[in-house]
Amino acid sequence: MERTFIMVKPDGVQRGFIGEIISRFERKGFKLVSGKLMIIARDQAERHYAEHAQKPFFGELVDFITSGPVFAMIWEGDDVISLSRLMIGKTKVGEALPGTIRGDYASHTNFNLVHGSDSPESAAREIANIFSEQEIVSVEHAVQP
Ligand code: IDP
Repeated sequence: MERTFIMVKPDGVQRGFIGEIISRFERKGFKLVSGKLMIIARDQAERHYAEHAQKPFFGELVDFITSGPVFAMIWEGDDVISLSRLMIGKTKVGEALPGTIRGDYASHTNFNLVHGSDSPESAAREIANIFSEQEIVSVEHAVQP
């Protein structure tokens, strides 16, 4: 059983995609174990995107992700990390296939609606950067999908 960090980015929140994105993950059969609307602090954003610190677009990326509310979530399930990356679609909009969240709704790479962790190490780091242990609500559901 894995956990992953999924975040509806400011463009996704402003365009009204929180519900659609949650719905896709629910219908896939994953379990929501935490979620909150928040404005990410600059130091959290810099830690979140630390792997891009040397890239020319780093400043722009941090500015954007801190520019407005995001909806941060933790989802749980078998292979949730790789399966959620498939559901989200490729980073570059020109490569994101129809049927994926980005393929269906994003038309600019900088505004690609949603983030999903790309490995177990990233997921653990990204979750710890945004959530405390007390915020994670993981109980057995009486009804399984
Ligand atoms: P991912 O979000 O699919 O994991 P990453 O390579 O980790 O993709 O890039 C993080 C985010 O940085 C992307 O989602 C996108 O919003 C932004 N980004 C990626 N490449 C560029 C670029 O060339 N210019 C501006 N922003 C970019």
